[in-house]
Amino acid sequence: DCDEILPDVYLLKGFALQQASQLLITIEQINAQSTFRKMQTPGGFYMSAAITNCGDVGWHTDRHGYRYTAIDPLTNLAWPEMPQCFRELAETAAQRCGFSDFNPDVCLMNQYEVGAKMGLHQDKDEKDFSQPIVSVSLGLPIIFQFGGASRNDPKQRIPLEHGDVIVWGRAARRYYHGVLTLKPGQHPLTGPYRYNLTFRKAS
Ligand code: MD3
Ligand code: FE
Repeated sequence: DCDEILPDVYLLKGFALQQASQLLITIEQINAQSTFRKMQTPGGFYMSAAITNCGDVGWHTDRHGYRYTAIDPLTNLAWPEMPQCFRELAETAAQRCGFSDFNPDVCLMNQYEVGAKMGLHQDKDEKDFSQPIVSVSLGLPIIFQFGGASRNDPKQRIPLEHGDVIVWGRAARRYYHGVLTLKPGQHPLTGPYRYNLTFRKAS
């Protein structure tokens, strides 16, 4: 079930389907502690996806730059703990794709509303690039776009649907990627939203 769609990029189609409703309940619990919020980039723009985190640290951006913090700047408390059902899903998915010792310390959570997108970027704020990243898509579908290690490399587009999991590591860890604009729709479990969970080893 681990389909290598490009070297070191694996798609586990529907891998999280069976746990999706439990994951969404858990997302709501995290949202109650550290809510989804639109963060400002160093350039002064607001990201169109709303973000929160759980785990030992959380990814954060404001006018001063991108970084991982142990404290949620909105609550001045630690980020919510990473739930066991999140950790198990990420570790199992990574294992299926040949990453046997993935040990994520953060889950970055994105909430997309209609019209939200994420421009082409690299994930490079983590210390250890030998660890993969695992991404879980929930709710409305979106078109995922990814290229290579340089911004101008040719891009592929693949639709990501509710329950899909992507694992990528090694060379692909540095690939540019993003998602196109979320189209209007209604999902039976998430209504007008798409959620994406990305599990990383940040520190
Ligand atoms: C391929 N999120 O949060 S996840 C992010 O759907 C992010 O919310 C997108 O990019 C989302 O940083 C895409 C899939 C993904 C994430 C990181 C990658 C694919 C990747 C890093 C390298 C190559
Ligand atoms: Fe990313």
